Amino acid sequence: MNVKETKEFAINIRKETIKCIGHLGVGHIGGALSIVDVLAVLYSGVMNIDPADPKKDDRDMLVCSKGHAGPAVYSTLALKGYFPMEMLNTLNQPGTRLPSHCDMNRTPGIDMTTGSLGQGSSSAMGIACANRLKGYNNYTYLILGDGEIEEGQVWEAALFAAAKKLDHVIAFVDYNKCQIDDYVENLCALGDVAAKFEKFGWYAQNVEDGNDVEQIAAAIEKAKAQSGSGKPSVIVLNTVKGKGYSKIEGSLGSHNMPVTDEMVTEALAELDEQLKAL
Ligand SMILES: Cc1ncc(C[n+]2csc(CCOP(=O)(O)OP(=O)(O)O)c2C)c(N)n1
Ligand SMILES: [Mg+2]
Repeated sequence: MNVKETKEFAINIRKETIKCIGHLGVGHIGGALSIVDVLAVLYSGVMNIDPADPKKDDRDMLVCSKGHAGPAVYSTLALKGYFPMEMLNTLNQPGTRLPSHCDMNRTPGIDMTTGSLGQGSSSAMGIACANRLKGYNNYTYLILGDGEIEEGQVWEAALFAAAKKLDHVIAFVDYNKCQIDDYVENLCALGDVAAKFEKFGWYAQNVEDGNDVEQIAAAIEKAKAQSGSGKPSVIVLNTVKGKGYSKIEGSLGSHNMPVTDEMVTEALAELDEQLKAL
């Protein structure tokens, strides 16, 4: 992985995410921006994919279980050439192929429909089982929110994954400390997330800065080295909600907020400064 290019890619994903949500006027900007760096790493050569053949049968697959982060995934896919950049301006408009939440039947490059929190975890395990039955050696990547993992279904899927030795599953927890209307700690404290997955039979890692592409890439490499151990992998990413646009970073209000033209201009200027500083 070329670090500078991946950082550049992440900033460009952020720019497109903010532009398309701004074009619509409102959206889940905080949780979209917090997963941009993991998306940048996955789509910078980690995943075996072909934008010209989005349904390639033995591709690596991504389930963005926190489906409300769709705009970040769409921006990534557009920049990779899955569909024209102009399509981003149709986000959540009538007839769009880019609904606010991920939909595999509408968007090229989206591998699973998500939005009902928790369900993507079970879908990912089903995908991993199916791929193994087909004899493929591909990976299933899963992105979960920290609030999302309070859904019991996530732990049912975690139990199943370990029991079935799904060691080609690599899950990420976007630990941005915030959920819809309060901090995770206040609503239902999670404790040591990695230790909990470990007790469920997973190989677990903590990434201190979950918005650092190098730390993320190193953790994925270690997770991949576990393939064959029988253990699924989880990587807990300590992230910042709204990362990249200082006005909203770490704020609960960024969950689903109005994004004005002025905000877009301000955010893009800030991101351009970040690009220059690379
Ligand atoms: C089953 C279900 N319950 C409630 C919601 C509404 N909802 C959407 S996002 C969200 C908060 C999720 O928090 P977290 O997973 O931390 O998301 P992030 O911080 O990454 O945006 C909730 C409750 C939903 N989409 N699905
Ligand atoms: Mg969260």
